[in-house]
Amino acid sequence: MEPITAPGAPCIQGSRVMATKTVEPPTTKLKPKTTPKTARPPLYKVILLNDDYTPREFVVKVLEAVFRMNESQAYRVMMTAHQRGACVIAVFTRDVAETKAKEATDLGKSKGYPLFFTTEPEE
Ligand code: TYC
Repeated sequence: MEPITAPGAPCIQGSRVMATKTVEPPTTKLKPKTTPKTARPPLYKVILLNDDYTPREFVVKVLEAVFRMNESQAYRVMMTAHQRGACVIAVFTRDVAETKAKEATDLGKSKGYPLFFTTEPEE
């Protein structure tokens, strides 16, 4: 036999005092699947291509000026492109990647060098 208690009063069973259980309505609602508002924009790589004519020191200077690298970072990137043919410099949004690639390529062009930076979407 269940003991009869007033609503909200503790339920006494033998020597134990137990809290009365209140059944709450569920508080979670099913949400429809939506695209998060904060979806990140697609990213683009800027790639430095090797050539046989641009002086190494000039490539380093361009990397420092346009991509804000320090001298040792710029030297390593330049040497990677020199030895392997190309080197990924960094990733940016499409606009920034294209602007920086053009700015850096134009610096070479202004000195008559074939220095070339290109962009491609990141997988
Ligand atoms: N290969 C060039 C030279 O020997 C230097 C160089 C390095 C040019 C990297 C472009 O992306 C480059 N003078």
